[in-house]
Amino acid sequence: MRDKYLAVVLVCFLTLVLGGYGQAQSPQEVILQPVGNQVAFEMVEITAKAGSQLKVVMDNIATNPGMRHNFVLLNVGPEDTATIESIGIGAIQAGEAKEYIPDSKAILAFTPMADAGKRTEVVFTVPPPGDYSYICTYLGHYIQMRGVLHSVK
Ligand SMILES: [Cu+2]
Repeated sequence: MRDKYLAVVLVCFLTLVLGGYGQAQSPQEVILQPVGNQVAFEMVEITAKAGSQLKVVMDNIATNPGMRHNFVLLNVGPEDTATIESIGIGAIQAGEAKEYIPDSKAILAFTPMADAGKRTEVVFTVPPPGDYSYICTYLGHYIQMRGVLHSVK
């Protein structure tokens, strides 16, 4: 009887420990969608803990095949419009062959381009506390598709 009791306690203990361990390991997930077929992110602000693992899913719910989107995180805040523009223009020059990702140290993380109706994702370590712009780099979308990742302690 006592053994059975101990076994139950042990199972409960392991469930708690392993359950907690599993949670600590799995990254926080953010699902980013466009506003229908518009050139706009539905979510323009994300808050995450600095140093944690964050998964961003680009869930392109658009039905218009011309509406392709990605998520590109930059190491500059929203006030640095010059860098945002240079990435947006560089992406057009990089073109399809480079999936609209220019070579730049300003890019911290990005998802592959998601066609209409498709999902792509990226997992990355949230940078040190601060505000980081994210944009879509498909043909000129950076002008309207912008958001801010708030990294907090
Ligand atoms: Cu886009």
